[in-house]
Amino acid sequence: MPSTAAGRRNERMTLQVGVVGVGGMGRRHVENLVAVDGAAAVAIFDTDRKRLAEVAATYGVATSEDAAALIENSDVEAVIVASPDETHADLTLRCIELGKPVLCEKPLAVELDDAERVVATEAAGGERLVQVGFMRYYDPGHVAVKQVVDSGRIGRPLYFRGWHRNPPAEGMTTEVIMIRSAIHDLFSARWFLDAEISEVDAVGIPHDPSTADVMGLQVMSLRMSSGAVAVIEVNADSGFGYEVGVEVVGSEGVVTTPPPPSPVLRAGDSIGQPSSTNWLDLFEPAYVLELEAWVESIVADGPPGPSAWDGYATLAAAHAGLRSLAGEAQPVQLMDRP
Ligand code: ISE
Repeated sequence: MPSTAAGRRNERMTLQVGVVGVGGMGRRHVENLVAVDGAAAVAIFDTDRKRLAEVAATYGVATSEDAAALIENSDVEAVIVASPDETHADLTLRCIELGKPVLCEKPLAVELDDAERVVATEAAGGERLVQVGFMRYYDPGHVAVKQVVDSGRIGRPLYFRGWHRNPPAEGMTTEVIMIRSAIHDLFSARWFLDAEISEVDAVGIPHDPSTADVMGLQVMSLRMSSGAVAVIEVNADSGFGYEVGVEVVGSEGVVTTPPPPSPVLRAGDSIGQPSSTNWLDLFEPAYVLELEAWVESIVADGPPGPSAWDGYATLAAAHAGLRSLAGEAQPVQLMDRP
């Protein structure tokens, strides 16, 4: 089997993918790989042995002894990293060392210097190998808004507004909400405004006075390198379900994501549309399109998706947000782009 992207391109073979971490997100990737043409899950690993065995049996995939063995397995041509956030950077670095394309779930790293190492190591190797799982980039509703912005129809983009409301989840801390949830919205601000975040001013409020150190609702105002501004609202406990939206205000108009299609419900004393309860369902089409595009970028030189730089620069803004929550507005300092 040809081990290089060029070799695979010539022979149009099925890309053999290994998946590290098969909890909620990783399991969904394994499931989606069944539906994606030109790729198949060939090995999986998870530290939770019971979960590993169950996913392996359900999808008929071999298991690996540990994450390193999976990445080093010569049958594995490309890797999806969906393990706990703290493991992302090291596993991605190992993939780069072995020249294997990697789709790393967000965040690229938890600590900024780890993300910096990923950017620098990939750049030193001279080959683009890393894609970061900012799946909204593939969401049809988001893409429609981006196309309007890029068409010039609303003139010069001046202001981005993003909202991101979650059902309650276990283990949420101020840092986790910023680095695991708000990171999507920081990415969106960069993507829609086509600029880096240069300053973050964040405020937050706890939902529950008994856990006053958890800023469950975080609001950030951003200054962008283009001069545009943005406001992001991230709510870790919406009280109703899951919702994400974006709006871009331009010098000549405004464009907003459409509400997700859902039935009109009449029940009790209300008429309305049921809300989503989780991102795996709301963004289901986006996850499949993300995988298809990732496979296409490897086997057929298709356009690459969100890069290690996107992972790094977005994480830098998240860290500035955390510092700002603890103090005052923070400039975002980026490394020189390799
Ligand atoms: C989760 O990890 C995700 O990636 C979801 O897209 C996001 O909406 C949620 O807040 C995160 O916890």
